[in-house]
Amino acid sequence: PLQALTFGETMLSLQVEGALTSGGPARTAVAGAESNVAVGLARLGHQVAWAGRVGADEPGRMILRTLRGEGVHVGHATVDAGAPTGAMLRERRVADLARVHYWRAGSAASQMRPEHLRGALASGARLLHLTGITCALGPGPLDTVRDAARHAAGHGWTVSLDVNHRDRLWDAATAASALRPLRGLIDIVIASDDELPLIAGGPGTPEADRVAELLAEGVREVVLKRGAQGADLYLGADRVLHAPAHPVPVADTVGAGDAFCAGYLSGVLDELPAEQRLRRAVRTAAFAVACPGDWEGLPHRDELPLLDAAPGAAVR
Ligand code: KDG
Repeated sequence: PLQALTFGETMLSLQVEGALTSGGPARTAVAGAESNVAVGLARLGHQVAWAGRVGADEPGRMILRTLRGEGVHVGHATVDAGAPTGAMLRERRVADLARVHYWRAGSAASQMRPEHLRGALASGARLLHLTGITCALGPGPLDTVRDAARHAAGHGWTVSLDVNHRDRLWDAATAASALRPLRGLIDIVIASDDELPLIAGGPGTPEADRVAELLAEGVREVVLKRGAQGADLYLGADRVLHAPAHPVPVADTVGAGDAFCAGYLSGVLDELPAEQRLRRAVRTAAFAVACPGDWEGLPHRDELPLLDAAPGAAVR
């Protein structure tokens, strides 16, 4: 049986090193925050479905093929005959700065409506994972998120939301007004510390008060990502757990947040104690940071201990 369900926009991603040049090399990849989480969960041994919408085109087929190859269930993904698969360009413009351009307006995923997810919801799961990115794609995707959250909460599933703000898609005020009404349906809020103000509090509200506001609305766990400083998990006003980040050589930070979510949610599905959920999250994120690609470096379950090997060691 399925353990987790997620959906959103997964795109054809073209990745270039340095400036874009005519005739220069580009790497083709599959990119989408929710499918990154799905791949992470699948590699950690969970039964997970991604039920997004792609176009009836070659990028759409590549996405479904890739996810299927990673063991993600795509039987409830839908194909839009009249809209293309979204695309993005990721340039490593200067050494450690990634710049992103999107072609997602009018994409198949932006046409997603609640009825496209009905089959996936009906097949059941224990966990629904949502992100703010899907909410930003348009009114249909936002309705789909709301409808899915209501269904999942009503059926006793755990609902997680990664705020995942993308200011190329919408501004902070619009994001706040779309995300805040979802709070009563969400069990686990995951955000980077600078995203927390989108979902709770006003200008100048201290972090602990923002968290308290979420907990008062029924959110059970607030997980804050602090990059190289690790992460904190709030379970109540005065129950805060911290996990330091694993010091790894940084190859590519894109996708680290999704990897973190996959590790954390894997811990939720395995019913690990809070401390261990958080530790699995920072460990999974470290793999993503240490490897190039948005998700390609995500660990299989038996690889999790690799980070304990001495730096530079050969594991034979
Ligand atoms: O978190 C990594 C994602 O940002 C990337 O894979 C693409 O979903 C994506 C986005 O919206 O930028």
